[in-house]
Amino acid sequence: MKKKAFITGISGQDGSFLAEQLLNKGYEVHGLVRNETNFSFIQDQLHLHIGNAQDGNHISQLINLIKPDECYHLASTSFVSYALDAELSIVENNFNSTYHLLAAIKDHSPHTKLYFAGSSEMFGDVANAPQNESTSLNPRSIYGISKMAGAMLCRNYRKQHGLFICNGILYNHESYRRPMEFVTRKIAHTLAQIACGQAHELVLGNLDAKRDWGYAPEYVDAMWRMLNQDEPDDYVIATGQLHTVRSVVKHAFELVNLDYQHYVKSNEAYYRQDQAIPLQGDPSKAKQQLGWQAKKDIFSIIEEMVEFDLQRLKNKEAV
Ligand code: G4F
Repeated sequence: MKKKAFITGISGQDGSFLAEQLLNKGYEVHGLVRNETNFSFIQDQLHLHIGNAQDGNHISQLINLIKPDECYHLASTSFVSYALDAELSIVENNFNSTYHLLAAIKDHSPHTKLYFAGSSEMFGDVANAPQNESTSLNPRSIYGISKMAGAMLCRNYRKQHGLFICNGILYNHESYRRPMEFVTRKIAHTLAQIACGQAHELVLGNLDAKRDWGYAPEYVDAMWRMLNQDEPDDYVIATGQLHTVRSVVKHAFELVNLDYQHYVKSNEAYYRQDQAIPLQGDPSKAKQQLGWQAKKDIFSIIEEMVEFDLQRLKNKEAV
């Protein structure tokens, strides 16, 4: 019999790559979507359910109906902002949906293995780099706080109710499916516009900010590996390598034979309070226990993204 998976956030970057990988492995793939979207060429092979992850009754009905072998909780508001006072809805979205899924699994389908999408933003203001699974959580964004609360709830359900739940502590992971508000896609898309004569500058924030960037399809493979271990656990998923925004921009512009210094401006309006000590992951545990290791570096990733956006603009396709 086919294994069944249920993915919240299936239309997002990670959800769509994961759905493709699970279909290739022979799974029956169910997904929660907010409305009738046309997000993927594999859509007709999926079982899509329209609804809101915050609707506890609906989540409970779906889990009872599907009784999935594996559930990947990827739906969340994921843009990082440090405006702590303005975004209570992020905590509500990210925490409530996790609670509803956990309660539904406990009540209706305790054999279901759950993956929770944690984030390096849970580490927040760190005292040391690199960070691993034992590093204290000290989030400083509403997003990080909401993810920490979800991760803690998951750990408690794992311990108290014996459920199979894994927290993935994922660092930045990118691809041509990244939404425009994230820096790598902003770079790739605006560069493609510049190369096609549709824009003449790229305005960014802090060019010297450093990130540990990996490749989204590899990171969703790590999610699947976590749920296919004998025991549930938490894992840092990262490359372990830091690069600046500037080095990524420079590389991207060189791909189309342009000097980034002629086109890129830095505007304080886009600045964030970046960490004194950077978020840099130590993926040793994932390597040892999951046999997982990041392969594609940020320079190859940005090449793929620029090629994609150039092609898209040439074909006049929508984002
Ligand atoms: O692409 P970003 O907006 O990603 P950020 O904030 O690191 O968050 C992503 O990764 C986290 C995991 O570590 C996830 F939890 C989260 O959901 C998301 O996936 O910004 C990357 C870096 C930052 O240092 C930012 O300050 O780029 C810097 N940056 C410089 N100029 C910019 C810009 N970021 C954006 N979005 N736009 C700019 O113009």
